[in-house]
Amino acid sequence: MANSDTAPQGSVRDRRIVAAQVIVTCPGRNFVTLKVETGAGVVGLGDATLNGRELAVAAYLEHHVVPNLIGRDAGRIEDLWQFLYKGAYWRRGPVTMTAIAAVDVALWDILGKMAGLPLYQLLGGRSRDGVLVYGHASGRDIEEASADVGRFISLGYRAVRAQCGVPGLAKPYGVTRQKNAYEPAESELPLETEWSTPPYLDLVPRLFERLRSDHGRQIELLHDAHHRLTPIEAARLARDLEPYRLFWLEDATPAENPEGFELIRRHSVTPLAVGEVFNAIWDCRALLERQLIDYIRTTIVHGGGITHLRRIADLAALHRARTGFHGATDLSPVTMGAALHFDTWVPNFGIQEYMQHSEQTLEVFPHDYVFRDGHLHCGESPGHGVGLDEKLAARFPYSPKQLPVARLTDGTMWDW
Ligand code: CS2
Ligand code: MG
Repeated sequence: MANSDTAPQGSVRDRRIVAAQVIVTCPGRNFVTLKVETGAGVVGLGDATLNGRELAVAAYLEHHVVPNLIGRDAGRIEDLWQFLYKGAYWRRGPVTMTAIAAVDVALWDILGKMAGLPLYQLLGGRSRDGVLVYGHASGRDIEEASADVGRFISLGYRAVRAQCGVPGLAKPYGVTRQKNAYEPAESELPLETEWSTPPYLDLVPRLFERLRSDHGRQIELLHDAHHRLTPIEAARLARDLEPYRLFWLEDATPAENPEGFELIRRHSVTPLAVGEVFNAIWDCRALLERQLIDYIRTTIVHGGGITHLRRIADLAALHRARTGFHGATDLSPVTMGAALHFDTWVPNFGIQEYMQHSEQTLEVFPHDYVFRDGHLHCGESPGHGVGLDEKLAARFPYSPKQLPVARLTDGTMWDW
C-alpha cells in the first residue's frame, strides 16, 4: 500500500525512500538537516533547526521519524504529512512540527528534482518578479541605529528593521555586539539579560522619529518588541509609533493570549506581525479570524513545512492578512531557499525577513538565490535550490548553545 504506485526498484522513477540521514553541523551556529534519498538516487534536503534545542529535533527524527520513512513512496507528500502528524498521537509542538517540516521540505525538493522544475512552479507558478526583504539594522544608541539604517539603504534595501540599545540596560535584544549580524545564541548556558519597559517605551518612538527625519518616508521601517510588553504597554507603543508609519510592529505582546491583541487594536492602527514561535494553523487561527494581526510570521521550518504553510497562508488570505516569514540566521539556508520559492508563488505575500548568513554557513550550504535591488530571487534549479557540502559540514561539529533569558531589574524572570 505505502509503495504500491512507484516504479520498479532501482529504476529512474523509483520513488521509494531508501535512506534518510540527520546531519548536524555548526559553521558558526548549529544547523540540523535531514537528507532523504530515493531508490532512483534522488536526494532531497529539509531543514530541522530549532535554535537552542537542536538535538531534541535530531533525536525525534532519528528515533521516531526516519524508521517510518524507509520503504515509503516519497511522492505521497500529503499522506506522509498526515501520517507523521496524526500518527504520532501527540500533536503539534515545536519539536514535532520542525521534524515534520524537515521531511516535508525534503520531499518537495525530491519532487522538484524528479520533475526537473523549481519548487515555485510546483506550487502554482510565479506571482511576482522578486521577493521584498527586510534587513536588520541596529545600534547601541539612536545615532548608531540611524547610521546603520542608512547603510542598509545604501546596499539597496527598501525595508529595514531597526533595533536600538536602551539606556541603562546591558545586552539589549537585537543589537549586534560584533561586526557580524546579531546572533542571540552565544553561550552554552543562557546569557542572563536585563529588561525594563519604561525606558524602552520612551526610547522607541524617538528612534523612529529620528529615522523618518534622517531617511524620509519612502523606506519601509519595521520593529520587533520581542514579546516583552503587556497588552496595554503594547497598545501605547503601537499608538506612539503611528506618526512614523511602520510596515509592522512585531511580537508586541506574547501571543498565547489573543485578547491582548484586541486591546492593542482598540488603540492603534499600526500594522501588527506575529507568529515566529507558532508551529501550527491552530496557533494562528484566533488572531487571523478575529482580524487581530496583519502579517503572519510562522514559517516553513517551525510550522510543519510547505504542506502546512499553504493552509496557514490561505487562512490568512481569507482575512486579508499577508505572509512575513521569519528569516533569522538560525533558520538554515535550506529554509531560506524553500521560503523564497513559497514567497514567489503565494498570492498574499507581504515581506520576507533576510538576516544574512555568515560566509562559512553559505559555503556549507551552496544555494542559487541572489539578492538584487532590495529583493531576493529564488533560482531556477529543480527543487528548492539549496545543497549541503557534507565534507565541509563534517569539519564543524555540534557546539551546544542556548538562547538568552531576560529578567527585570529586580531579578524577576521575564519574556526574552
Ligand atoms: C527574531 C529572531 O528575527 C526575529 O524576528 O525574533 O531573532 C529570534 O529571536 C530568533 O530567531 C530566535 O531563535
Ligand atoms: Mg522576531
